[in-house]
Amino acid sequence: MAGLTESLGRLQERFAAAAAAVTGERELEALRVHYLGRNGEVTQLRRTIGTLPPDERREAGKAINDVVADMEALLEDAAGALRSRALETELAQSIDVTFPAPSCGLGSIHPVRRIIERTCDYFTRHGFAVVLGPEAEPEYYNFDALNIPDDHPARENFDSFWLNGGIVLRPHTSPIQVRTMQRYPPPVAIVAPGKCYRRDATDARHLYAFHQIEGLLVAEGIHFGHLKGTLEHLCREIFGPQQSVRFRPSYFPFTEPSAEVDTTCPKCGGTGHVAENARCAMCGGSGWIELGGAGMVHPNVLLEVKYDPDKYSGWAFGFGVERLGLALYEVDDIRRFVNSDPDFLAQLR
Ligand code: FA5
Repeated sequence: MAGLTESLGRLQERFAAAAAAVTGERELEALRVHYLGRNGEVTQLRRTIGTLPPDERREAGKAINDVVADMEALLEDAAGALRSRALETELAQSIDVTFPAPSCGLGSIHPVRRIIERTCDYFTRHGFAVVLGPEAEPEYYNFDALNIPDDHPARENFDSFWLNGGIVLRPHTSPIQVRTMQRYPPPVAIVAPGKCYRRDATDARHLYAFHQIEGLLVAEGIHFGHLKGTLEHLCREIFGPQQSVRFRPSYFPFTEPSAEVDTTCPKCGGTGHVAENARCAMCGGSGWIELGGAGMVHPNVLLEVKYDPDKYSGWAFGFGVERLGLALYEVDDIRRFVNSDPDFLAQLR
């Protein structure tokens, strides 16, 4: 028994020194297996109990069990110390304020918003007010007050989203003309940007939700020359000094005369060709890009808002903002403006 007690004492000392020097979990596990495993040193000592005189065996068993309990407690302490050391290392790293932060990437103003801002800026510098209107409008403002009665075929040009009770998601920003003139006596000079909705199939030139920017000037003595001059200067401001504007006869029930407004294709400079014999894909070889509709406000619209058409006259226009964007940024597909692709938007910053 004295020999066993001595062996146990030496074993316990070696174990304590080894446990204190452990630096990792694997090492700790190896230590446990070496001493307390199935073939470990303690197990081998336990096997010697059978060689002792019977009256000493009980005491020897208890002595070994006590040593095992101490060893297990030491193993538990060492594991706890390892865990706290790992946590401390982790915490020290996570509060390293000198560690370079990941870049979060700066956003930018969306190109559609930028075109609206530039256009509004041009008009406010010339004394126009910026006006907004509702996106869901009664039929009256969308059509009737704009000289498009119920049975008029022009309603078909505005393939619309109908809500309950004769309310329409506005297919154009022209209702804002009527609301403004009903609210303010002449003269009025406004520019009105906003979202529009049409039941158009989406393709490279069409969206079902897009933006228009409307302009309206009504005063005494306003004529078509004012409209041409204003839109020509607007295009030069947006696209550059080389730009010209073309008016093609057209038809809108709320303007007379009416025109489609085109501007020089910025890609080919109006030649229709990008290289010898290579047709410009942007304008289809015509040298012009369509921006929208315009014309002189129809006398019926002036009468509807109680303006005297014999005294007052005015012009109006409505341009597609994304279509302006196609030409301005030389983009091939209008859907790029709504896909939220950060790479595309970063290019237009
Ligand atoms: C109108 O909407 C008239 N209200 C414009 C107007 C205002 C004429 C004032 C006279 C006086 P139009 O349907 O042609 O006209 O549309 C005008 C422009 O909106 C188009 O030239 C195009 O640039 C843009 N647009 C129309 N539909 C879409 C669509 N589905 N997706 C993208 N842009 C569109």
